[in-house]
Amino acid sequence: MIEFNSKIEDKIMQNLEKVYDAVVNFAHLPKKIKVNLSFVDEKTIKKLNKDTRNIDKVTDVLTYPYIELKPKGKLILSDYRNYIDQEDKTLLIGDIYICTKRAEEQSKEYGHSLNREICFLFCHGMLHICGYDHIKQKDEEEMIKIQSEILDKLDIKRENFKCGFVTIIGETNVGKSTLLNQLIGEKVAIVSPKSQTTRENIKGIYNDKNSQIVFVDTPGYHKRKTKIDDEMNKQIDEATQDTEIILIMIDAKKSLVEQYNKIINKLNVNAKKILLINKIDETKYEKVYPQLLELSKIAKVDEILPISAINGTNCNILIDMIKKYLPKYDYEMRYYPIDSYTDKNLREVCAEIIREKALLCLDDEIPHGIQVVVTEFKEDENPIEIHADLYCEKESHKPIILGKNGEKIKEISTKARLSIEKIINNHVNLQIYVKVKENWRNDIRAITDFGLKAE
Ligand SMILES: Nc1nc2c(ncn2[C@@H]2O[C@H](COP(=O)(O)OP(=O)(O)OP(=O)(O)O)[C@@H](O)[C@H]2O)c(=O)[nH]1
Ligand SMILES: [Mg+2]
Repeated sequence: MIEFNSKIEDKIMQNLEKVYDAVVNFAHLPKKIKVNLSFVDEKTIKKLNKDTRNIDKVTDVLTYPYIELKPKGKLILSDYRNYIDQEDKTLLIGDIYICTKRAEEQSKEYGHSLNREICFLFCHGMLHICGYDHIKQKDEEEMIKIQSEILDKLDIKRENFKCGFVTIIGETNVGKSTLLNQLIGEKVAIVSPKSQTTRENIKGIYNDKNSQIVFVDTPGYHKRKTKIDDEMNKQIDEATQDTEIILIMIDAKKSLVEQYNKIINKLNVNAKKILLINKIDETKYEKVYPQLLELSKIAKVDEILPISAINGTNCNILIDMIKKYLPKYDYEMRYYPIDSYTDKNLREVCAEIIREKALLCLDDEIPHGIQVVVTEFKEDENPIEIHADLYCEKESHKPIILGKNGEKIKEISTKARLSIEKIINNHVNLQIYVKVKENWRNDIRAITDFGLKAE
């Protein structure tokens, strides 16, 4: 049984009794035992930590076992005859202290109820009394598994896990890929001042303790000139069909209403919509504010938020806003493993980085006809050996890409190598071969071979 030394809500008390019974059953403990449970403030738990563990810290839960139990060990009551309480005939096996304030904070941080957090901490303390610890990673994993199983079986679940898809759309060059990289904290999509940098949908996966947000960066809206433009526009349509939220991005330096109208007319979807006014770092508040007022009167969206994707201004607010609209799960719903941050593999990321550097180093006309394919990626070698074919669409472009005495391609290659080395944290030997695929942007077969055809 639990001896409650402090008052707590009835519902939580009942759930704690259930957790107690579940742990007693799990550890095959005899019935005639008890634990003391106290809810204390930060000052008290800090003092307990200081006095008993010489740690000057506020912690969430403290456990003091009275007998030495091993996981799966057996407790024989008669061995402790002299310690049995003569009044209720039970053996006190430990004290548990839970810091209410910490539990409240952690419940908010994890996005679940206080009830769930307190049950979790009590379960954790009970397992300590039963001899479990989490000093080694293996033991910690086992403890986490047992705790989750016990709480899930009792239906004391997380109620607030958020997960879903969020698609970023907008005209070319407004900063969609910059925002994706900023939100994920990694270089997932390439960025350049040239238009039509992004050619296909790229997923960036945001993970935290209580959510997974799958962001989809799309190619910018633009007029059709070649067959690849059809594919790029199809990619945008695809990404806006099956998504919970659409982030519509416009540029703060241009007319807001005009940009908004242009995009909203192309959208015919039910998803929630957040209108982002990007690049506010480059504009004056007085200039944007009147336009924002005007926009807020006409825009049929759920939220409007000015941001700077490059500086990260208001990006935390954006994440909270998104979470507000995402579906809620009572379990940890993740489409992708918690440690993955993109759906692209390393080869694809490297090919894109080479293309990014080509976009930066070459004058306007040529870059749009460039595609890069990584043909060799020898991870076991040191430096890592990477070979790539860089395709252009006209024979006459080749000497421009190579440059005088091969200087241009050398510049592209050095910039790409440095950037790749940062990502893979290793030295790289990068070889780029310039090839020609005549007019490939109008050749559906070549587009398919390059993996750029919309599904
Ligand atoms: N000053 C400023 N520049 C930005 C910001 N966000 C993006 N940029 C710049 O805008 C240019 C275009 O950025 P991208 O992220 O490639 O734009 P995009 O919308 O993905 O473009 P496409 O892929 O061509 O559709 C780059 O030069 C960025 O550095 C911002 O918040 N402030
Ligand atoms: Mg882009």
